[in-house]
Amino acid sequence: MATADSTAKLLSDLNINAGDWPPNLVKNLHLLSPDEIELGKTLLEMGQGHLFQDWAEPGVDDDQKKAFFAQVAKLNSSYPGGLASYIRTARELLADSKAGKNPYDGFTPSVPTGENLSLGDDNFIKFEEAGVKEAKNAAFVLVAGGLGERLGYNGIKVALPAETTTGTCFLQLYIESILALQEASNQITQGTYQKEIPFVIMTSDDTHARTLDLLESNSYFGMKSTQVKLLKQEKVACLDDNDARLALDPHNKYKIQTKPHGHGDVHSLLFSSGLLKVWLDSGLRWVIFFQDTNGLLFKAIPASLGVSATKEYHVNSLAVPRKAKEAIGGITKLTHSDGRSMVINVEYNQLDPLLRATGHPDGDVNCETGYSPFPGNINQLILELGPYIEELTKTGGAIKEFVNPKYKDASKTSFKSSTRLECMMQDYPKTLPPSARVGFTVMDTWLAYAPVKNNPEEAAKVPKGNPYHSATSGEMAIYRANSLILKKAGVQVEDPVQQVFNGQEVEVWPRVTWKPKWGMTFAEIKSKVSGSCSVSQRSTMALKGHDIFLEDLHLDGALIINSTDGAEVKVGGSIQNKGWLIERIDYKDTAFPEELRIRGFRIEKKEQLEETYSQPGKFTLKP
Ligand code: UGB
Repeated sequence: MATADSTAKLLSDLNINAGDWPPNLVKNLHLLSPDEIELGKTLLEMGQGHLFQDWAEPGVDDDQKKAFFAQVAKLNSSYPGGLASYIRTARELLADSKAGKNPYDGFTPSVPTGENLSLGDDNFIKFEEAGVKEAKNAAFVLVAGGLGERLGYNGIKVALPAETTTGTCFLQLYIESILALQEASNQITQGTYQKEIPFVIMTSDDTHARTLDLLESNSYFGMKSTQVKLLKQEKVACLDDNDARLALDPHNKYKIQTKPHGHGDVHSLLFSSGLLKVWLDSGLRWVIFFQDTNGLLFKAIPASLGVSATKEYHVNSLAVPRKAKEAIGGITKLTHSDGRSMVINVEYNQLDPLLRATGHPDGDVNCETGYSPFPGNINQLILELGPYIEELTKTGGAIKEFVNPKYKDASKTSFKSSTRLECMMQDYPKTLPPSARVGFTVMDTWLAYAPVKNNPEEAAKVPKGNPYHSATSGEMAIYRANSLILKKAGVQVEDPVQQVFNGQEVEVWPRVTWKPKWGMTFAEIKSKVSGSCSVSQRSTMALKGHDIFLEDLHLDGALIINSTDGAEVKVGGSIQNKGWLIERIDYKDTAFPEELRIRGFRIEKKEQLEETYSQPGKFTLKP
């Protein structure tokens, strides 16, 4: 037990006036290390004395007091500029929010111009070719720290099947796509040295262990484990009031309540990990960011990377035509009254007020095309590594933050529940100099974007004509995209039928799937299809191999081909069987696993032609 004398000596040694410190902290001072005392000082200087108000006498809860400082140390070190900087920024942003200040004050929005691509035309093919060539100079970064509250799925989202015909989960699809790009890109250069494309996954405490487990229990889906790096983001402190007083956990007075800070953390994490420098030194030129559940994403990557390389964009955001009020940000040109301008994502909840405040009384509405004039941000960003490192060296990776408190009443003096600062990865260009080359690439939604974000109930409420963004629509979009690509390549694909699953009306196309290595680009896919081929609507086709060629194939049923590298398989003739049926199930029917219930259907495998070619060689399959 400390004596009053020893505490007094400690205080005088530390140059602390006892009257300035909360008595409960002073009593416990002798428990603390010099570093902990420093952190305590910081907290007090930042007006956080309330945190110690209910601390027990020395001897009671001492372990928890140490745990408190361990948490404070972590919060301090994981935020650029430390906790003091977090609290200062929070005060400024909370004051702006209280004053109703528009973050876009002084800016006028207009529609920017970017590259519009259409699958299969000459431009698209040219960009795809350039993109595949560049791919070996890219690193991929998946932000997967989000809980996916809107979806309400119990597992991690990257473990969900992207489609249930093959059961391939999102993470497997992403890894196999990166590996296919790596192989295609290395083949073009034909050097003896095969470059490996680095893959980073940002996780959080909510997703880290389960992401690692998914990778390890599946041998990293064929990628070398050394090629994959997980970076875990930390949560940030919650705020109780406009003075940015930190909130204590309602169940533990020695713990600061925390919440996620948003996907913008990816920049500071990458910067502090040292990886960017390693990549630059090894000759990489691009960093490609993407989100957790878009099964179409890699169909858009080669061409978009080609656009970045050809146009020398420092920042290239991928976009799709956006329906007004759709929950995706709008890519907007903002011009300030002082002459500055930038091309930036305006988040979906801010676009409408911004437009209304700047002479568009109807706000976020569709124009004569039936779409919002602002392209929809799908949050796939391609950054050029050199300028990216230069910028992060200046900012430390800190991204412009925002705060979104839910006030109790119009006085805006107290919150319904604690709030926190948040940041978004697409806000990265906000600090760039006007000389930065910021562009975007627009592609058709059917080709590039079908995320799984909404639970069945919410999806069923989406206004007619707007996308559902559900597990149902995400899976059907994959079949539709693959069918449309085959159609464009010359296959007669029968028209879809409309069906309703979990209250959502969707187009059901033939269930066509292929491994990424079968075809990463349109030109490659086209080269694997010849003669007169057809696929009926009730068909299923899964091509799981590199060299599978469709020649005069007429499919009316299910066809599954597995082939190892080096096995060249020609498939043709008329294949007919009972096939695989889609059976409707209800999302409330707990007899089925959650992964299936959230789509509202399951696949009943009646009959199929399945062949496996496990040895290299030339083969023909023609029943
Ligand atoms: N994520 C993290 O890694 N960490 C976090 O703290 C939070 C999220 P949501 P939302 O194109 O689809 C984004 O929740 O609100 C990861 C864009 O901001 O799905 O729908 C998470 O795991 C918006 O501009 O984001 O909005 C996931 O992979 C719009 O373009 C990703 O971040 C929209 O996505 C996105 O998280 C879209």
